[in-house]
Amino acid sequence: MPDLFIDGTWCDAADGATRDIHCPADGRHVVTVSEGGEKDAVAAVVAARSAFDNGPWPGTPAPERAALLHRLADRLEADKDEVARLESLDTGKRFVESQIDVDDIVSVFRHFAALAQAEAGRVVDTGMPDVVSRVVHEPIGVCSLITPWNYPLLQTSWKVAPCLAAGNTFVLKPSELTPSTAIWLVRALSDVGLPDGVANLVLGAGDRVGPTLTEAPEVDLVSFTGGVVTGRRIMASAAPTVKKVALELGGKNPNIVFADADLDAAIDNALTAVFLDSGQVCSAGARLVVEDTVHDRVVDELVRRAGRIRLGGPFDDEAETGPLISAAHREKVEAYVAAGLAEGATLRVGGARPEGAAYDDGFYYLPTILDDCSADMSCVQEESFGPVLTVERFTGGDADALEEAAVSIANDTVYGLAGAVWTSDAGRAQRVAARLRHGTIWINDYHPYVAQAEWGGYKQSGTGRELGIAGLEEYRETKHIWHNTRPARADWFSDDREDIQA
Ligand code: TXE
Repeated sequence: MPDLFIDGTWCDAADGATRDIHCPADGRHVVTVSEGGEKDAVAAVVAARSAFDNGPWPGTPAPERAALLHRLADRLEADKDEVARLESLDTGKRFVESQIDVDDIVSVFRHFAALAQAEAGRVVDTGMPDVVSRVVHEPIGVCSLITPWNYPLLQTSWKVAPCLAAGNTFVLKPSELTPSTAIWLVRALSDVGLPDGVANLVLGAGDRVGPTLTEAPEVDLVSFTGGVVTGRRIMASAAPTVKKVALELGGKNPNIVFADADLDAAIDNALTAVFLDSGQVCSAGARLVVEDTVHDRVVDELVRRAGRIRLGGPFDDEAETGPLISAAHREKVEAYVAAGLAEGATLRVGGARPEGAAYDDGFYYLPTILDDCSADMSCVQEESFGPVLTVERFTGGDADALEEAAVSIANDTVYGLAGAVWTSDAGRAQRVAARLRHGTIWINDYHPYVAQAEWGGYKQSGTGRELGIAGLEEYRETKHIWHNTRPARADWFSDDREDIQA
């Protein structure tokens, strides 16, 4: 079945290439899809450019754009289990988690549908009665949307929904590992009435499809979610044509636990913070920063509970978390743990593949806790993107010194996506939250987010914001229109100076 969607037509890759997708939980063959390349990317960019320059979508009134996004959300609700099944087969994640993802995706489309109509610019008071000065928003143009494999459709929705709400056209390139829900989405968008050429889909490897999407002069914006190494490459390749670039590059997120916290809740949430989806979450709380006086109590209990987490495939009702995405990714996590141990970390639990025939055909890795870590270790500084928690302690003489110690450890990272603080002292919570250099801070909680609030990183976690209001602004240009309703001479330059000869 042709799986590339270019200018309103489903087609095979120009060179006929295909790729087999296998479920990372058990190796079963899921689907064979078209594997696009440079030629397909060029065709998709040309189609998106033409649809933007000549097609109806950028000029479609906001209420109509919003109505289309709502129809898409309706379709998602109707097909929820089918979409969740596709997502789970590609990623290996639990079916119930994929169902939750679909609920979140619905709210993302509805949020941007509402926001698209919320305001139509503003009038500026110039103090001049004959002048009408308006600031308006316009779509930015052609957008390249490049997404990863951990939350394939969710991360795609964070880009596609505001992109369309603002009136843009796009080329979507999902991760080559998890194409199925992107195919579903583009088909659904077409079904609910999106004009041809507005949504284009090119599947394929990043190094074959990516350069065209990030370099082509016809592209105005690149929005990317993925690893920091690829993010740097994309920023560089977009630079010669000065494209707008939005990057979400993951993090190394501190989860700070003060001794005065509700420790039962803190411990329970610390498990979810790091082991949800086997740690393949950009905001994973992979760095536990715990007050020295409660270290043993907290870490002993985490070790006990981490050792009991049940691994399994998407449709195993007993499973609490699933496999890693690929053999290569599991090897990366293994190397990361080995480096941590070589640097002096203490392995408290995990640190190996699970044993048993049930795990033989999947890329499983046991929930792992590395204790006695410090900020100079690579396992503390680098993102493992796996089920690995590093533990650091902090201590301090008085209350101020204690907070200072926690904050300075938590900010000692090149990343800045998210972090949490656990304490029963509301003043302390606010003081620490204010000083953390991360884009999302949870107080006495971990992981929840809503489509209405911005998401994105400080420092090398990225540029720009998704969701919230800023998530729409990324996809808009701002124009100032000055209208003098009573034209008059400016008389800046004289036209009758007698001292100058013509
Ligand atoms: O990501 P890549 P990978 C982190 C995590 C992980 C690491 C590497 O630490 O271990 O990144 O993962 C496309 N031009 N995150 O290698 O390569 C690629 O095809 C254009 C954090 O899987 O960044 C895919 O669609 N595109 C993260 C997308 O980039 C290119 C989620 C992401 O892949 C490209 C995933 C190129 N030159 C990994 N090269 C998060 N922030 O949530 C690749 N791609």
